[in-house]
Amino acid sequence: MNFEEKVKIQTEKYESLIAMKNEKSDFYNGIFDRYKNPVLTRNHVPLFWKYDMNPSTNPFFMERLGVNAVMNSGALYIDGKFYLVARVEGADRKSFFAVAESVSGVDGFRFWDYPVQLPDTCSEETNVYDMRLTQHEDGWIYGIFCSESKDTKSKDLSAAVACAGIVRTKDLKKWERLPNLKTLRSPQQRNVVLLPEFVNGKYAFYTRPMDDFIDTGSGGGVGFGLCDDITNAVIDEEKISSRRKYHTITEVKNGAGAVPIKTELGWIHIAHGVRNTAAGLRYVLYCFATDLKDPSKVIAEPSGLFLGPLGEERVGDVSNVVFTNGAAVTPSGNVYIYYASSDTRLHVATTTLEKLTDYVFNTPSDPGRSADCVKQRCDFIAKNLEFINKK
Ligand code: M1P
Repeated sequence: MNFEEKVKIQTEKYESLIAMKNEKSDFYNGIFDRYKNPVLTRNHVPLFWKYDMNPSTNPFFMERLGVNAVMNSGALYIDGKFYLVARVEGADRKSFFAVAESVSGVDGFRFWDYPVQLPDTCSEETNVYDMRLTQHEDGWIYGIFCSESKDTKSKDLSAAVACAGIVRTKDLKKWERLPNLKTLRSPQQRNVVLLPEFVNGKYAFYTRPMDDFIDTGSGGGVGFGLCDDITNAVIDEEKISSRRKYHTITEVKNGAGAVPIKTELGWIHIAHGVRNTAAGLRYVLYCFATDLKDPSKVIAEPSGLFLGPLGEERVGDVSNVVFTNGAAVTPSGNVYIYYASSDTRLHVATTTLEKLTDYVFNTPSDPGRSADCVKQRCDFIAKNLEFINKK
């Protein structure tokens, strides 16, 4: 097969993947719908990001710069279009950001010609990932992401330091880099999210204090802190908002996920919880709500997981993981939750503000002990049977 034929076949495969219609799967829980196909995978990356398209320098039409995975994406809905700022992981293990857009939000996502080139203002930074996009009331779109550097104080070659990088843009094309967030009482940060509104005239962040790159250590869960100036963001005091709890889905780690969604009853958070198992860490999504007047205060928390890895989602580079850092809400109240599975590909689950609010505020919370959980379930069954038998 000659060079042109190879290019033609791969181009056709790529275009048919982008054109593929997505549909809801038969999964049902009444809370959200899952879709059959992922919305972004490494195969959605344009051929000209990976292959040298010139036959004289690439006679075998080989991948020269491979892409390993496309996952954790910030999300926005602007003027009739869905925009994702995806984490693209090169074959070299370094991640970068790239914008993909779609009209439907469930299929047809196509990457812009070039990935995002963040201003390179942080020479020690080795890796960047997991951007949360906040359309802030100050008029900017902020991207808060994990900025990772080598821990030069440690003898362990793999030791790293994570902190929150901050960029802002008006159009997702031109990005201004601001100094990284400083949290004076926490050595490391990942999963930092900026609230879209000021709180007492200040920028409000949900944080995830950690002692170490992997272990959250003494970090108690999702923190909350305020800062006066986003162009030199410093948080002095972090208050723990949603705590890690023993024998729950957040026992090992509890981190913010998508940017909180404002509803009449409170800010709805779709976060991630991590527990340990004999098969390794298991990441699931869960929800809670915080108070509109005091967004550090949790006012509702349905029991257990909201969305866990299912079927093929369970397997990938880091198996048994679902992770979200973006949800898009349309003016008519439809909610598109973009979640990655096993650090490999990106999916969408859809619901509405009405259903999400009902789920968060009317689902019972976790009583914390088997004896109380079985009582909770028996009371629930008894009410159901009484209702069914009356009919
Ligand atoms: O590998 C699972 C996830 O691990 C990290 O999340 P956390 O800080 O909560 O452990 C992140 O690196 C995330 O990107 C990744 O999906």
